[in-house]
Amino acid sequence: MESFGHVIAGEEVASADGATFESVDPWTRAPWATVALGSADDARRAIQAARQAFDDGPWPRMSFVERGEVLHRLADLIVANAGELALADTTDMGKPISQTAGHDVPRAARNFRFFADHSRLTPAETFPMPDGHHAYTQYDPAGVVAAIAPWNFPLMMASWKVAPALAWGNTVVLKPAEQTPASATILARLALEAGLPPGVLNVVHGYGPNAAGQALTESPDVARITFTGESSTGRAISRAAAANLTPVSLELGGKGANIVFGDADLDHAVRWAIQAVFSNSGQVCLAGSRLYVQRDIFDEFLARFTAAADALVLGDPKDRATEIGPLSSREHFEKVAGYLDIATAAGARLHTGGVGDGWSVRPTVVVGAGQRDRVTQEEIFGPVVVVLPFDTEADAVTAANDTPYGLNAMLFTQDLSRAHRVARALRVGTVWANCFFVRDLRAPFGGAKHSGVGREGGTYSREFFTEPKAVVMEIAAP
Ligand code: TXE
Repeated sequence: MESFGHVIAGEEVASADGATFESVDPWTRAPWATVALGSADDARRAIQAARQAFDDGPWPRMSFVERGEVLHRLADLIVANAGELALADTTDMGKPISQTAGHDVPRAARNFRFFADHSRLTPAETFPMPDGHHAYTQYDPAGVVAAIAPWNFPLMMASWKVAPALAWGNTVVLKPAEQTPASATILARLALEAGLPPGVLNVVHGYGPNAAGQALTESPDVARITFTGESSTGRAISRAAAANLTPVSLELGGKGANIVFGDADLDHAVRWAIQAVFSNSGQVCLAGSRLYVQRDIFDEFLARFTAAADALVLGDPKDRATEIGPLSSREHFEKVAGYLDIATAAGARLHTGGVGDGWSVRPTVVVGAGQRDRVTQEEIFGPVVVVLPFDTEADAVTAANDTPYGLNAMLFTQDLSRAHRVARALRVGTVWANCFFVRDLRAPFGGAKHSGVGREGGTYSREFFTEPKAVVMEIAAP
């Protein structure tokens, strides 16, 4: 068994009351690590350390260049320790090692490099005023940031929150999801090795409601809360934050529509559609879990898509050849498996797929579902896609917009005007045309409707993690 503690004020520590919990490897279904179980008191200890590092420490007052050097060193250490980090996430949640090592860990390093450089290079505004005054903007660090992370991209999502918060001079308390604690502690260890002053990045482990997570959202000493997870949790966090008027950035659930028009390059569309819904076993907020296919190509597309889904390699996530691992936990497996019953009970059919070995669900293609069925409306967060035919462009847009979510959508067409027209009509935070998951870290990322509040990325992260201040000076005496 490995052991992971909280990291508070530069020390890896146990909980004040000594409590621990176990992290379970969903492939072996056995515990593999003992983790400090944080209470509200531990969360307050971490906030206190972050507050002190913010008020007294050098970090908020260091130059962008100096902070950037530390963050680049941290990125170097993430790369140097990529094997350990990838294995931690793979063991905690069952994501294939090819994805943690090939995508998540490199992207985590890139997040630190990007925000280090972005904060250093982004100019602030000046406003010359014709009446003998001059105004400019100053982006002051906000204070202590609470970063509450999900389990589906543990290190990657943590870095997406921690990197901009640190780059803009804040101090942080990170609470990873209880299913995936390991990589957060490793990240904090590496941050200290990189020269981040003690207390600037703290990690507290534990559960959300009535525990460490909730304590972070209720503290008057927290200046910003950045959260990714379920929409209902987002509501609970918003309510708690309202007591102190703490600004929140919420990236919540999704039910991504993927629209394939009759004129699409079918091989290309199939390749992306497979990746969009089955990578990470569909445990992706951006998953293209509703696949709308124009009626004239429906049968042809479904046949090719099903063949590609059946060809995916299931198995041990630590095996390099595995493309689909188990679901992240027993509870999550039961939730996803339950949706297969919900689908068939409502009259839909599993064209392929179904429950697999252990906590696995095979790539599952649901046909014959209705637009208003639960399987079409609710976030399943598993390798389950609902495939529905449509006739006209207007029908596709109406159906795509017809869920409470609005995180993202994809569309496949060779008609450029249609791509722009449909992109404009979709009520979502991101549209991918003829691709999926491609990101420019300067672009806004977040969701419309019940998929979120606010945007992060580039200057959008600056707006959230700083207190923009207008300074107005008289330059000519009256
Ligand atoms: O999410 P939660 P869970 C969706 C997906 C999944 C479902 C449940 O549909 O099946 O959410 O996952 C912390 N105050 N997504 O239960 O509960 C919690 O400890 C403060 C979508 O894991 O939202 C964890 O660190 N914190 C998704 C984090 O919130 C609280 C990613 C996420 O947990 C809290 C993951 C509280 N009251 C799941 N309650 C996406 N959009 O990417 C919980 N937490």
